[in-house]
Amino acid sequence: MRVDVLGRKGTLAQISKEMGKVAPEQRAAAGKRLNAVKQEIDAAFETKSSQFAETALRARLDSEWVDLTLPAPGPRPGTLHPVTQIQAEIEDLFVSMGFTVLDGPEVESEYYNFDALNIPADHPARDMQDTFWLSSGSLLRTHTSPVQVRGMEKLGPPLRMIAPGRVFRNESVDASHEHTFYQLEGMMVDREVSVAHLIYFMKTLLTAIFHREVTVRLRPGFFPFVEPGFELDIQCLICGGPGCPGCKQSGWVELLPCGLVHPNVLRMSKIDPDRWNGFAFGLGLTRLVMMRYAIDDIRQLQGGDLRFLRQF
Ligand code: 2NL
Repeated sequence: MRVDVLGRKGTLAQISKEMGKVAPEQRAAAGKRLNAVKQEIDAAFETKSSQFAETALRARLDSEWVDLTLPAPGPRPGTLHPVTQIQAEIEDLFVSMGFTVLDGPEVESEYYNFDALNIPADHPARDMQDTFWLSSGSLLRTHTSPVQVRGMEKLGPPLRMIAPGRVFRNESVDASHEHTFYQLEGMMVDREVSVAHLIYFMKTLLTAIFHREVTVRLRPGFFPFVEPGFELDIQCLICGGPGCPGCKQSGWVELLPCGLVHPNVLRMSKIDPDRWNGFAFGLGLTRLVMMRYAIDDIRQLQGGDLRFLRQF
């Protein structure tokens, strides 16, 4: 319409051309009139065009608004698995105390998993029932101790190291047994390391994990790779000692095995037990997570149910 009316060949241009035919005395008035009409039509076009623009904008604003308080669309961001979280916390603590974090293979040799740890050939752990053996004669590591044996060989004394990782046992799975779980072992080898050092490091570890002072006790415990060996218990965090269902009325909860590294183990890894000694401990990360969050079925941790995992 604009071109038809105001264009170079439009109606008004046509009329302009005919101005010559107007009598000279009327020409000025006619010209003025023509200009006025032109401006009026121009203004009308302008008004209409901004009305159209405004209607279009309003329609967009009505249809395209976003509620910023709604959750974002698409997949939700994930979180670290609770075992990964607790592992990272404990790694940070030990790194701050001068320990190296070591990693190693999950498929191991019989030597690193058993022989180098003073575990004799007739030990029940070596049975088919307890260990996943591969047809090659290798096995899935049953603990992270082989990582520490490799660590002793590689680092030499004095050393401080921890070995977190996934381990495997040939268990029939139920609410408290899994064939795959997570462990963190640690070791310090130096001059004249004593049980006092062991207790100091374990108490520091437990204070960091539970965010409070914990009371510990040591009971004798047998493990072929330590001498003496202990079971470290903590006073029940639920009842604080008198006894409750959580600690089976005993007031104590078994937490981790530990001890002074057996001289045979040091010797096999080329460390002279007359000059060096050390402590070592094993911590079940899976069990620790179950304690921390009161999880009553171990199968949830490897189950992959997102409704469970999103809680952490
Ligand atoms: C466990 C095991 C323990 C160790 C692990 C260890 C490793 C070497 C030498 C001496 Cl190379 N000891 N590790 C020591 C004491 C206990 O526990 O199955 N824990 C859940």
